[in-house]
Amino acid sequence: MTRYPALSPAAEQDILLIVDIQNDFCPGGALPVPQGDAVIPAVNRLAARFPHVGLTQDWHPAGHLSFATSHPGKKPFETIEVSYGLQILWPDHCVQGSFGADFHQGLKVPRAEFVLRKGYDPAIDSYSAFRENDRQTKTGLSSYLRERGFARIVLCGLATDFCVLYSAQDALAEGFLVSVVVDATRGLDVEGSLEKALGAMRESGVALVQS
Ligand code: VGL
Ligand code: ZN
Repeated sequence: MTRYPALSPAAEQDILLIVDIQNDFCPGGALPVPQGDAVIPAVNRLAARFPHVGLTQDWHPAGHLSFATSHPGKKPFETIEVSYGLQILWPDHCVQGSFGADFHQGLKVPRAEFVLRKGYDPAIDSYSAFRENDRQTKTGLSSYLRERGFARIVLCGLATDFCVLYSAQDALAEGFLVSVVVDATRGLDVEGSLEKALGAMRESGVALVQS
């Protein structure tokens, strides 16, 4: 496995953002990330080290536009054209209030200060915790984090090549320093998307580190 520099000690202006560690993204779930649950021990240890921690939760209404079942004749992992461009279609996942949308029971983050839910607009997907897939609609998270005075966002969780990638790039665009703890992430790897994501993050100025 590739080695990355060690994560620097957590400072008061750092926040750990734990992305989408939900049952549907873990083995046995509707959209399992291979070894998705393997990140949980590392994420729990990270959460204990940080003064401030937040969680994100993928949170779709039934019949969401990103679900293949919402498009007769289409299958999961096919791409379609929607109003805001290309959209990969997924199996139904993280439906609001379902077991699949719950955080994995192994996740132990008692000090989490907020849960940012995303993907609730029936007609817009949202990989990023900051901006929906139309690339226009803001979730409000950057204003919130800025108002609280954070300078660096440290990301971990699922999936490296979708929600972690989009969140990292948007956090940079919003002017935050961004680190991704690679050993505390796993990817879906749809047609080589994992390596591409790591390369894109490195190039855009995300610090890839290990816990
Ligand atoms: C995600 C695909 C669809 C993720 C969420 O959390 O990376 N990926 N919805
Ligand atoms: Zn989703």
